[in-house]
Amino acid sequence: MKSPFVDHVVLYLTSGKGGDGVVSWRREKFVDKGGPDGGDGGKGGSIIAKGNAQLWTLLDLKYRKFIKAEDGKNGESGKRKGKSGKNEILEVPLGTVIYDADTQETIGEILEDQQEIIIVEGGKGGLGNWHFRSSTNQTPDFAQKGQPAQEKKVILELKVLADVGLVGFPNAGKSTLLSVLTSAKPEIADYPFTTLVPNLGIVKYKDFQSFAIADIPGIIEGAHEGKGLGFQFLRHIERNAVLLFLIPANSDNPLKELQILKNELHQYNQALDFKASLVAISKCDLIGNQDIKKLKKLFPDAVFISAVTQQNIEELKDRLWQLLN
Ligand SMILES: Nc1nc2c(ncn2[C@@H]2O[C@H](COP(=O)(O)OP(=O)(O)OP(=O)(O)O)[C@@H](O)[C@H]2O)c(=O)[nH]1
Ligand SMILES: [Mg+2]
Repeated sequence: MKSPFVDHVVLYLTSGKGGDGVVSWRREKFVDKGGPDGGDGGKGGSIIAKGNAQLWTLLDLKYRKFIKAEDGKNGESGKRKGKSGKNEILEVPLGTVIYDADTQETIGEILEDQQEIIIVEGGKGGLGNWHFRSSTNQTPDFAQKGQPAQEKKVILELKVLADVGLVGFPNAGKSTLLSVLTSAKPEIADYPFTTLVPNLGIVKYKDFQSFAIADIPGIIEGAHEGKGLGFQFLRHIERNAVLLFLIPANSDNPLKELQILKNELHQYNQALDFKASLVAISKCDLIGNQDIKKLKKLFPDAVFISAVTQQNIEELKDRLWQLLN
């Protein structure tokens, strides 16, 4: 199945060229050549990224590989300015980072609704000949050309913005936990890779506080090399302030499971080792008290939860809140 989630696009952008200024003369009776009245060229269109909180993927841009903004029109006689070229607005989800594909430099990052970043600026229009009139030259017969268009190859990359990122094997109960902590309604099922696209939810905490939590597709051994749904989703984790590792209580080898998860993150980006994190043992309703005791020895700092019975869900919120603040 092909996921509709697109979090990486390469675009070839061309701004509009500036319109040329023109050489023209005022028409007057009995005068062969009136004063200069050539207008300025219009500005070329720019290509601008704009934040849209309603969008969750870069899908719309995937099919627009080559984007060109309109050129500015040339100036006209009577000092009339040429029309500016229309800007091209690329609507992107919050958390979109824009890179120059050739230099790898970051051009900017869209973090707010309606925020705008000019990616390629349209060329300035040239000045018409009337600008060049002076005491020594009353009849300048030259005008300025508009600035040329600019081309840029850019990469747009989406990183989910969430305070807490849920990290776990497929089927660990990540989506179920999200549905218990927030009003999000992700798909939940008893098979791996139910979640194909990240889900975001807001956890209400105490009276008026809240934090965002992201449920991403399950991670398996080899994810950093592209196994499973691949490392495209590890990227999202980079933007989470706190990582919540979810290990099911009925796992065959819970310690190994945590170690594999941590290793995948480490292989992907070693900086992730230093991120604040918490371990939650999920599905605790599936095992008896004896087994819980054993697990507590293995994971002394973990929170033992069950999304089904809601056991320790409040404690989990408290612990996450402490880590976030
Ligand atoms: N008994 C019990 N079952 C649970 C609990 N949490 C989740 N499950 C079950 O575990 C299965 C997987 O749950 P999901 O929430 O879809 O797991 P996931 O981690 O989101 O899985 P992927 O999206 O495939 O990565 C479902 O059948 C859930 O009903 C729990 O606390 N107790
Ligand atoms: Mg899921």
